[in-house]
Amino acid sequence: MSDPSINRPASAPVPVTLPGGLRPGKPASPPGKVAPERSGVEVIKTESNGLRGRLAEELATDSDHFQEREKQLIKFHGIYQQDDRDNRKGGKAYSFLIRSRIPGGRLTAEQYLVHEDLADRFGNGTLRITTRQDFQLHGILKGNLKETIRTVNEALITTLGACGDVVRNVMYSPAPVAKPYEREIERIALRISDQLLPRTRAYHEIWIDGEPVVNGKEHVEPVDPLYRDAYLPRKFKIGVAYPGDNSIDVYTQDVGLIALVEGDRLIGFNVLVGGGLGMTHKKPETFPRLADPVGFVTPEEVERVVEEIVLIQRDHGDRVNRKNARLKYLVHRWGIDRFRRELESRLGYALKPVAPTPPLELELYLGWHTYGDDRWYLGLSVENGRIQDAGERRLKAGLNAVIRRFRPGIGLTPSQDIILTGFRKADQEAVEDILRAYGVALESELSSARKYAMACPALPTCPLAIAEAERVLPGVIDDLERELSALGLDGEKLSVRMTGCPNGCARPYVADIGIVGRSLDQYTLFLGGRLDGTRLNRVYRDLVPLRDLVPTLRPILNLFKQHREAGESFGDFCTRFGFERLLSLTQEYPDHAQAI
Ligand code: SRM
Ligand code: SF4
Repeated sequence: MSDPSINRPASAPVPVTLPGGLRPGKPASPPGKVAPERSGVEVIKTESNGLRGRLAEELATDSDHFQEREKQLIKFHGIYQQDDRDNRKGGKAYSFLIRSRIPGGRLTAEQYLVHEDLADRFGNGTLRITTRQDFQLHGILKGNLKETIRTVNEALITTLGACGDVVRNVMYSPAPVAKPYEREIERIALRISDQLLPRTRAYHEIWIDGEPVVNGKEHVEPVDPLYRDAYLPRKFKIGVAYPGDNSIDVYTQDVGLIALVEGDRLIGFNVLVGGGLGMTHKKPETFPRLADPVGFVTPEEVERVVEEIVLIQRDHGDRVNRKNARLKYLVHRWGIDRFRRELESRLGYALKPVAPTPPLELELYLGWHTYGDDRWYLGLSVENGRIQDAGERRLKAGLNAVIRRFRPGIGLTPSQDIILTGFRKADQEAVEDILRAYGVALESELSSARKYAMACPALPTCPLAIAEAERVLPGVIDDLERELSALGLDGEKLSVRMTGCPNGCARPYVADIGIVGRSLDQYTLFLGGRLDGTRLNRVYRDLVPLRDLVPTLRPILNLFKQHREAGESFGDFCTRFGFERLLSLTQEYPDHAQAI
C-alpha cells in the first residue's frame, strides 16, 4: 500500500469552520440557532489533539466515569462507558467495555488466556466474542482500565481503533490457512488492517506510558496522515470473503472484498462498497443496505483501492448528521456509477469490470476439520458469543482446560463461535473427553437453529438497547426447536438473529428470521433473508411481544413444510410465497395453515 503521507490526490479538505463564528470548543449551535455545519462529535474529534483530549487528567481523578467529551474519545481507544441497566435505582453504577481488535479473529493460546485472566480479575468473569471476531471484556471499573489495556498490549494485541470513527477490525476467515492463496489473502487483510490503524501516539502515552507496541510496530506519526484531525465521519468496516465462504457477511460491510481464485492462484477481488445495517425505527431516511459491486482489482491493486475508498468517505461523508454519515448513504446519494468515477479519478486508472462470483455460503466452521497432514481444528458453538460457566455448561472452564493442555491456536468466528487449531487426530478423543466433562456441547448435540442463531449483548450493558436479546434468545430457540421438531424440520439450516434495537449488531437484516427490539418487550419480526447474505429480509410483523414470537412463526413454518420447493430455504420460501399471502393465510388459520 502507498505511504498515506505522500502523493495523496487532491481532495476536498475537511471543513474546519464552525457556524456563526463559533470557535472550536464552543458547543455547536443551540436549538433554534443557525444549523451546525458539523456535528458535536466532529468538534470533539478535531479539538482532541490526536485523541488525547483531557483523558489523562480525567483518568487521574477519583470519579468513576468520564465527562461527555472524553466519553466520546475513549471509543477510539477501544473503550465504551456503560452502566448496569439492571441496577439504576440508586444512581448509575458505571463500568466499561473494552474491545480488543483481533483481525480475522486469530489469536494465540497465550493471548486467549490473558483475556480470560483479565475478565476474571477486572471484568464480569465472562468473555464476549463479537460479531466482528473481537473479544470484549465487560464490567471493567475506571480504576482498572489502564492495567487492563496495558496487559492486552503486552500480549501484542491492541484495543486502538476497535471502536470510534475509524476503520474497525478487519474481518476474514478465522480457519487455519493451508493453501498458498489463503496465506496471500490473509497477508493482504493484515496489511489493510495495519495500514488503516490510527497513527496517534496518544494511545500509548495514556495507556502504556510511551511504550508503543502494536503487532511489533511503532506508532511514530504525530499527525495522522490518513485520518487527519477529524478522523472519519463515522465507523468504517472492512471484510474479506474467502472463495465460497461468506461467514463475514461481505455484503454488509462498508468495503467488502470477495477473493477470487483460478485453481490454486489468487487472481484478485471483486470490490463491494456501501453495505451497512444500522437503522432507526420510524426514520425511513435510515436503512440497512447491501453493498454494490464497484469493480475487480488484482492483489497488487487492492490495498490502494481500499485506502482510496476510505479517503472518499473521509472527504465526502456527511459530517453534520451522524445518522446519515455512513459510507452507505454516500453511495446511495451518489449512485454507484458516480462513486466509481470518483474512485477511478483518484486512482488514475479505470477499474476492471466485476468478475463472476461463485456462490457463497455461510460457513460456521463447527466440528472437526482437517487442513493438511494430520492437522485438525475443532469449531465449538458459543451461545451468543458469551464464554462463561453457566450451571452444568462450563464452557469457560472447559476451554481453559483444553487450551492449557494443548496450547492450540484460536480463531473467533463472525458467528460468535470459537475454533481451536493445531490438533493431531490422536488428540481428538482426549479433547472431546475434557469438553464433555465440563458439559460443553459438541456440534452433533446442537440443533441447526441454535447453531445459526446470534444475539447482540443488549441489556444490561448496552446503553442503546430498548429490548432484551442475548438473555432471551436461548429461550426463543428452545421454543423454536420444539416447533421445528414437531414438523420434522430439525435439520433445517435456518438463521435467527436477534438484537435489542434496530442498530443491527447481530446482522439481523440478512437472516432468514430477524428479531429486532422495538420496545421493552416487543419486537419487529423480519423474514426472507438468506444464509448466503445476499438478500435483505423485510418486515413481516411489527410490535410482536416476546412470548408471541414463536407462535407467530408457527403457521408460517407449517406453510413452509407443505409448500416449499425442493431444497428451498425458509427465507427463499417466504419471499417467493409473498408476505401478503402469508399474512392472510396465517391470520385466517393461525394454528393450522395446512387448511388451505
Ligand atoms: Fe454494534 C453500537 C455492540 C457489531 C451496528 N454496538 C454498538 C454499541 C457499542 C453501543 C454503543 O454505541 O454504546 C454496542 C455495545 C454493546 C455491548 O454492551 O457490548 C455494540 N456491535 C456490538 C457487538 C459487540 C455485538 C455482538 O453481538 O457482537 C459487535 C462488536 C463488533 C466489533 O467487534 O467491532 C457489534 N454493530 C455491529 C454490527 C455488525 C458488523 O459490524 O458486522 C453492526 C451492523 C453493521 C453496520 O455497522 O452497519 C453494528 N453498533 C451498530 C450501530 C449502528 C451503526 C449505524 O450505521 O447506524 C451502533 C450505534 C452507533 O454507531 O451509533 C452500534
Ligand atoms: Fe446495543 Fe442495539 Fe447493538 Fe444490540 S443492536 S448491542 S441493543 S446497539
